[in-house]
Amino acid sequence: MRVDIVSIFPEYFAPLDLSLIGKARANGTLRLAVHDLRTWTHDVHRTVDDTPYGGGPGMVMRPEPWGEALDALAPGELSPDGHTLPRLLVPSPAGVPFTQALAHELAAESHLLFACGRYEGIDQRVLDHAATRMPVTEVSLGDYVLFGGEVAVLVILEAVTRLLPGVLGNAGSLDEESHAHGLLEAPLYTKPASWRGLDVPEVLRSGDHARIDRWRRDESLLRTAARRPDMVAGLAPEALGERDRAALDRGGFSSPPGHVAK
Ligand code: JAH
Repeated sequence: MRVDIVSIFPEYFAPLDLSLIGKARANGTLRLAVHDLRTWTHDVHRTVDDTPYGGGPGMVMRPEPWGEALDALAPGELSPDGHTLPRLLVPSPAGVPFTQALAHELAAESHLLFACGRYEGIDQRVLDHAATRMPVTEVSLGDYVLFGGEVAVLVILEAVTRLLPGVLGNAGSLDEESHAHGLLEAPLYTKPASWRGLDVPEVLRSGDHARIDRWRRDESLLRTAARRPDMVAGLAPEALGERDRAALDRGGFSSPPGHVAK
């Protein structure tokens, strides 16, 4: 996968040389380039921002440097140097929610182009113009405001990179993850069996795999109901069996409407 990032703070992306993302880059799975937006300014002050039309607080990123950056990184024609039409991603608190499903979708793309806004954001015409040439998605990581899109890009890239073929050595760790099944994961334990007076739940040491599976399922359900009632409400009615509903009931949670037992 090819990834280009445009930012006025390219130094933010130094951590991408490290760990598993660094490894994916070293072995060619991930071809990543970080670009300074000011490369595409022409005035002595290398200006990227200006005051908002219509008034209001803060500054807005001017369209010209962004237009030139996108022209350079997403040329309309297929060029011999392997340029492909990228999908443009713009982190913004006004974007669509970033989810594990979107991470899977992005992992299937051959070229991602991230535009990191700063200040109050980027002039809307940049996105409107780009959308005439390539798919554009504004993405939100959650309902809070950062100084800019850089940290959001680090998060998105990490979630996407670990889904690329060959990046996760342990194949088993992909399909049991939180959010792949619509429920949060059950708690995890390792040795020692007793630590500071706290014991690992007996069931996990029983060797009874049916009992362990049921216990984990119950813990997942109770955790999800307590922490993420929105996820429980969003489950398909057939996702919850009779034992699931009984576990929620014992925990004092009402289960969402489902098939009425006959
Ligand atoms: C803030 C440009 N949902 C996380 C998130 C993503 C991006 C931004 N804030 C929060 C942001 C200022 C300018 C992007």
